[in-house]
Formats: sequence, structure tokens, C-alpha cells
Amino acid sequence: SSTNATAVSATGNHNALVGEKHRLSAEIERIVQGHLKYKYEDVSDGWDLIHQEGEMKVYRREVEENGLVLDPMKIFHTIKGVTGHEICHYFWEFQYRMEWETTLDSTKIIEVLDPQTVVFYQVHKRVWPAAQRDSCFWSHIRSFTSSDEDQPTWLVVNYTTSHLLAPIKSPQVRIVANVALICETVINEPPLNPKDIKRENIECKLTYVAFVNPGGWVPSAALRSVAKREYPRFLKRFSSYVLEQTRDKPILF
Ligand code: 16H
Repeated sequence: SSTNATAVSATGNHNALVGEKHRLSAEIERIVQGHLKYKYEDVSDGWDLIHQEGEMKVYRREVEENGLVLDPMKIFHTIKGVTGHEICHYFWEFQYRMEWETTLDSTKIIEVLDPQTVVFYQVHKRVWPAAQRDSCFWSHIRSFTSSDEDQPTWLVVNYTTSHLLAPIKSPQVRIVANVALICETVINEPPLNPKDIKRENIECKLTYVAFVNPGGWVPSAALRSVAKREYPRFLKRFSSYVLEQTRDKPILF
């Protein structure tokens, strides 16, 4: 292992080293690349704009399979005063989760795969007239730079996985999901000295995509109205949470 390798011991995996391959590495690579490609897909065809509020635009594509609603969601938002790194940091880190999530009863990390990848087990609040849901997913955070001038793009992907520490216990129903938060940072009127960049000069352009199979049975109309209400609510609450957390802190580029 190289010198910059950092051992993560908080949850007991002493083999979680930076850049180290593990059983999910290949899958993570494939799913991350898929999101990056899909991000540039146009929403003019087949997507309905179901909610617009300030800079936020919420799109939905109606998809049903065997009477079960699988509508993909795609949300665009621009948040002034924060970076993509900050947005992704607060979305990915376990310690902040219950401060902005209002749709969960509980969350826990059941495995640390590497310093950028953990496995979560979450119990969701009953938000619709059906059985309670839980979820088990790997959550991966990453940044990459496309050119030298650009600010790095940050992303978090949450993708359902099975895990020995999270067996499915009926009547609880497992949600299957593939969710990505992709963030680009824009610097407006950049000062000559990068040290002089102020929060008023920065904004984060984010794309949030969710493919969610709620599992079990849920009445279509109820699920669609919950989704239409809850996704915008989540993004509003989460973005004001990040603004509040970062306001008096140095900018995390
Ligand atoms: O992305 C959100 N929260 C993540 C952190 O808690 C977890 C989420 C996820 C959910 C299920 C399975 C894996 C991963 O990425 C914010 C989600 C806000 C969603 C509110 C909408 C609820 C509408 C009903 C849709 C079906 C429920 C599944 C929730 C996504």
C-alpha cells in the first residue's frame, strides 16, 4: 500500500485503503460511469416538468411495470454560495444524515469498503398506505476534473446491494434504488487571486436522479403524489441545511 493510504477503523474494516480494490469496485465503476453518461440526456422527450420553484426543476418520466410505479425522477437545481464538494460532503456523510433527512426512522453504516464507499442500512418512515420499507445500499463519493481550469465535479451514488448484516425481514419491504447526486461548481466574476473568492462568487449546479423501485405493492396515485411532494421538499430542506452549515466556514473547494 502507498504512503497516502489511510486506514479506516471506525467500523472495523482495517483493509479499507485509498484506491484499494474490493468486491464492489467493478460494479461501482460501472454504475458511476452510467450516471455520468446519462446526466447529459435531454429531458425534453418523455419527461414531464412536475414542479418548478426558483432555480429548482423537478422532472418525472412515468413508468409502470406490472402495475407498480417505477417513475424515474430527475431534478436540476442551482444553489448560490456553496460548492459541489460541500453539497456532496453533507449528502454522503453519515453524521449529518438525520439532521436533514425527514423520511427516515433510522440509518446506520454496516460496512466501510474504502474511504469513499460505505454500505448503509436505513429504515424509512411509512409515508404511504402500505408496509414499512427499508433499504441497503452502497454509497460512494468521488470527484473528478475534466480540464485544468474547471472546478472538480463531485458526485455521490447510492445503489442497492444485498448484505449479510441486512437480511430482508418481512413484512418489511426492501426498496431498490439507484440514486445519483452530481454537482458542478461555477465561479462567477472570478477575482484575480483565487484566495479572494467569496461565497457570493460561487454557485453549485446539481443534478439529482433517482430510479426507485418501492418493492411490494403501493397504490400508484398515492406513490406519485408522495413523490411529487417529497422530492422537492427534500431538496429544499437539504440545500438550506448545507447553506446554514457552511455560511461561516471557509469554502471547501
Ligand atoms: O436521496 C435521498 N436520501 C438518501 C440518504 O438518506 C437515500 C436515498 C435512497 C433511498 C432508497 C434506497 C436507496 C437510497 O438515496 C433523499 C431521498 C428523498 C426521497 C423522498 C421521496 C419519497 C417518495 C417515495 C418514493 C419511494 C421511496 C424511496 C425513497 C427514495
